[in-house]
Amino acid sequence: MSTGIAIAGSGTNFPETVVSNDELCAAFNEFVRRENAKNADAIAAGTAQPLPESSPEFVLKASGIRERRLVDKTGILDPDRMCPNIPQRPDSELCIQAEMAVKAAEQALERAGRCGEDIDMVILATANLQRLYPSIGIEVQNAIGARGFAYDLAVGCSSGTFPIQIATDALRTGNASCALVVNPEIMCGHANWRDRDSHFIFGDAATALVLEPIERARPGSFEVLGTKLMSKYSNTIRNNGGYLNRCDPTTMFDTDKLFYQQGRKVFKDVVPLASHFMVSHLESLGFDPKRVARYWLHQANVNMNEAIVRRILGEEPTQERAPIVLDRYANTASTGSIIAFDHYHDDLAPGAIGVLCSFGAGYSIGSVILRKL
Ligand code: CO8
Repeated sequence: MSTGIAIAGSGTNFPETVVSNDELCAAFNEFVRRENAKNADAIAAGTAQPLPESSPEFVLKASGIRERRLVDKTGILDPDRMCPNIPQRPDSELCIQAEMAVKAAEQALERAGRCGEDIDMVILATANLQRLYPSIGIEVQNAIGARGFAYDLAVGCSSGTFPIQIATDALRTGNASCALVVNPEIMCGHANWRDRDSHFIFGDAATALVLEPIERARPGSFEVLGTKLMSKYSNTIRNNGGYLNRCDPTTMFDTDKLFYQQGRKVFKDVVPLASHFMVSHLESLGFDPKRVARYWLHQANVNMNEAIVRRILGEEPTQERAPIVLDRYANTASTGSIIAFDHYHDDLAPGAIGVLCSFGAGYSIGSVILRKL
């Protein structure tokens, strides 16, 4: 049982700017105080409710996040703005999303022992696309000097694993010979930094993977034993931002044009869905979930990941079995499971089995079962 395809190299790229929970909550609480002062009369008259403050203690306990990397913090920490400052670049320059993807790609190519010219398929997959055309994937293809073809794909946080199946299939059929999957996530642009329930959730990052047939892959690569995807419509995580927004001036700046969710409901839904999905995928390939050395899971919430691992293994999760990276990077959408893979795979012995699983809005889940070569 094998697809004959391997992940031959991985790479990451993070913005240099680190933002702690303390900094974030201080700015948020200053915004709250100013709003409440502005609305003091209505609050006193009982016609408006005061906004409640956020707290670093809540953020850590509810999510496991300690800090995040962000493309810009000046705008986010400015209580009058609460939105990142990301100046538009001229069309002649690489766009910021392509730039992050290229940096992660260069690292993945180097680790795979490949160069841009070896690549003949690029999939740029992300929860949020900076623009729709020209495709940002094609911009990356051009920047690294790749051949063949490129395109963009958007499946929320499952943009981490969906393109692995697509690339694997293309390599198996001979439609490509060496594929690059890149995931640039600039989550700060779609987060609502004025929303107490979600202002702490996201961080920015980019990841990249190089895939090719196992006979050409370096020792230490990870053979793709199987891939499995699913989707099931849900409105619990949503963002109505899009190109039609300006066509309705009465709603174009409403907060539904940014990320919003029913966090508790998502938590309850995802734990049984994701755990059952991975177990059934493993069993379909004849693997006992307890035999799996490592679970590289989507990084949204530490409590959610722990509950998923408990369900799968019937035991307490450990950093060795299911590494957590969201404490450092927060929820970086499609890149979370790939960052976990990137940071935590060197120590595995040849033959070790691992599961890479991303889950996200849609709902959508992708599972990739890997064996270290
Ligand atoms: N500071 C202080 N207190 C707060 C704050 C804050 N910032 N925010 C809320 N509170 C208070 C509330 O007012 C409430 O108070 P009370 O009990 O008095 O009413 C209390 O804290 C609890 O509030 P919540 O129930 O909203 O808080 P939770 O414990 O649920 O934590 C989370 C909120 C962390 C957002 C949590 O619900 C969560 O992580 N849910 C999972 C969803 C998720 O991870 N979303 C992230 C983006 S989507 C994504 O990455 C994909 C997820 C998986 C998709 C599924 C695919 C199958």
